[in-house]
Formats: sequence, structure tokens, C-alpha cells
Amino acid sequence: MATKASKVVKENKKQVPRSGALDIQKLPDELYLEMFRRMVLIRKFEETVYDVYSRGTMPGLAHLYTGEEAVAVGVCLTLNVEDTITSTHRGHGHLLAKGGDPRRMFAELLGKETGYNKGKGGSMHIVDMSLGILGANGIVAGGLGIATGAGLSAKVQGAKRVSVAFIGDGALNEGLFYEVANMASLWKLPVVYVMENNHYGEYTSTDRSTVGSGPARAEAMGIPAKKVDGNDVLAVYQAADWAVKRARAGEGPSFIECITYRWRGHHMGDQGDTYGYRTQAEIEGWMKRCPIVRHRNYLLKNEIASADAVEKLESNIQKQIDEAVEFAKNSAYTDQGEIYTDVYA
Ligand SMILES: Cc1ncc(C[n+]2csc(CCOP(=O)(O)OP(=O)(O)O)c2C)c(N)n1
Ligand SMILES: [Mg+2]
Repeated sequence: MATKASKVVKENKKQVPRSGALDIQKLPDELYLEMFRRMVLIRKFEETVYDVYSRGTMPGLAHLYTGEEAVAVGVCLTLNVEDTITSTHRGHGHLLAKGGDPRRMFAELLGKETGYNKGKGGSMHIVDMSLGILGANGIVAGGLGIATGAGLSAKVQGAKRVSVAFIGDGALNEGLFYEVANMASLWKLPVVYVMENNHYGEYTSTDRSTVGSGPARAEAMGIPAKKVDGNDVLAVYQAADWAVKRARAGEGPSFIECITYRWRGHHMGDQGDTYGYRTQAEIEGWMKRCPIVRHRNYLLKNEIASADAVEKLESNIQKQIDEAVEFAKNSAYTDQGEIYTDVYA
């Protein structure tokens, strides 16, 4: 695979359009492979969290991103390292897609000193400034203010940085959205709002909580918007490429609604039909629309990778995750004397 892929990468690179609409069928093969690799990394990370948590060996709480991988990956692969993202309570996928270290993430989840916050923050407070990850966030819509501020800072500094805010459909009904959308549009800030419409905020369907749509609300603020299939990594990449190019060219913010679905419960305490808000048939219907299977089929159909090569890639990523768990398990707990260090008061 490596030989064929790298050969085609070189050939395809010449064909990538430098400006204007992106031809999504003509990306370098290496990029299609990277989309697959990162989605599998997120899936295996999340399913391992599920496993470790279910055995009672993980403290705290986790909100899993399983099923939504194409959104984080499609968006983050259009970004440079210095571009920034803000994430949500369901943040593992965004962090991994932007290059977050699975070892330090797992250590953080297990409360160990090698974790991103020495194990004191947990799932919803992971930050990596060196990668432009401005933080997961336990406050619904909280990332919106930070991301818009990061966009303002880029503009004031004359930097070419783009700022992305990942939000859930639930954040659309928070007042902060209207304040920042107005400001970003008025000042033409380089911000991209990415709404993950997974049809539920906790246990309430969007049908019961939300009128109109995200794109219509953004457009009312003068922000151009697109709605895409969030389980199609290529569609997400294409829309993100459009929005990021607009931001870099000084044309201001954009809004992208990604239609997707979370396979697992709202958090680890929401198993199966605990709260009876969705049916097994609905969940299984969405599992048939798996973003990873879809992209695997694309790789095979277009002879970007062989079935063997894809399998090898998956098993290598599983090894990487297993190694991350071992690293976390073997790390020490933070010394109790550290309890007040790095804490803002
Ligand atoms: C300001 C605020 N209100 C309420 C909550 C409790 N809460 C946590 S997650 C959540 C649902 C968020 O739904 P959505 O934005 O659609 O994200 P999803 O969980 O579907 O990814 C709520 C209401 C919170 N964390 N912050
Ligand atoms: Mg939601």
C-alpha cells in the first residue's frame, strides 16, 4: 500500500486546486488515508474508554463521540497547527482530530500525573495550547465565546489564524450564540461555527426543543451557512475548506451544520434505553450509516488502499490505543501536595 499510495500522492498533489471550489475527488491519497486513520483512532479511543469505564476502573464522567467522527476529522484536517479549536463536553474526538496525544488524554481520564492536567481536570478540561486546542468545555456554548475571542485576537494581531468552535445542537438555544454571531459577523472575524446536530441535547429531541434551523439563524446574522451530511467525511471536509478559506481571506465567519448521530448514551450513565428517549431501531438505523465504513468503502472502491492495508492500519491504531491505556495505568497518581498547584482561584 505504502508504495502505491505515496506514488499516487505525488501525482494527485499537482491536481489539488489552489483556489476556488475544491474538487473533493482529487485530494492527495495520503489525505484520504489520514481521514480514515484519524476516524479509526477516535472510534477505538472512545470504545476503549467505554470498556475501561464499564469495568469500574475510571473515575469521573465521559461523553463519547462514537458515530460522529467524520465531523471532527473533516474539519480539523483543513486546519493548520496554529489554527485554534474550542470543543465541548463531548470533546475527545475534536482533541484527537487536532492532534491531541491519546496517552496524555487517557492518563487525564484515569486521574494520573502524566495527564494533560495532571489528572485534576478530567475529560471536559483537556487543553493543548501547542496544538491550538483551547479546551474541551463542560459549559454548553462556553466554547463559543472563547473561539470568537480567539478570532478577534487573530484579527487584531493580523495573524492568518482561523478559529473553529465546535458546538452541539443544544448550544444553538443559548444566548451566547447570538452575541458572538453578531460580533463575528459585524467585525468579519475569522471564525467557523461547526454545529454537530446529533438530534438530541441530553435526553430531549431537537424536534421538542428547537424551531427553525442553525443555518437560518446564522444567515439572519449575515453569516453564510451550509448544511452537510456529518457522517460523510468528504462532505464535511469540503464545507470546512470553504469556510476556512473564507476566514483566511478576511471574508468573515461561516456556519456549518453537520447532521450526525451519537451511538452511545449522552454520558456513561445513560446506557441503552435508560431514559427511554430513543428507540433501538433508530440507533441501529444510524449505525448502518457508519462514517468509518463509508470512508473505508471509498478507499477500497477507488483503490487508494487494499483491504489488507486497511486492516493493518486498524490493527496498528488498536496497538497505539492499547499502549496509551498501559501508559496511563502505569503512571502514578498526582501527589496530594499538588492539589492547589495550577489551580486558578
Ligand atoms: C450552560 C449549560 N446548561 C446545561 C448543561 C447540562 N448539559 C450538559 S450536556 C447538555 C446537552 C448538550 O446537548 P448538545 O449541545 O446537543 O450536545 P451533545 O451532548 O448532543 O453532543 C446539557 C444540557 C451544561 N453543561 N451547561
Ligand atoms: Mg446534540
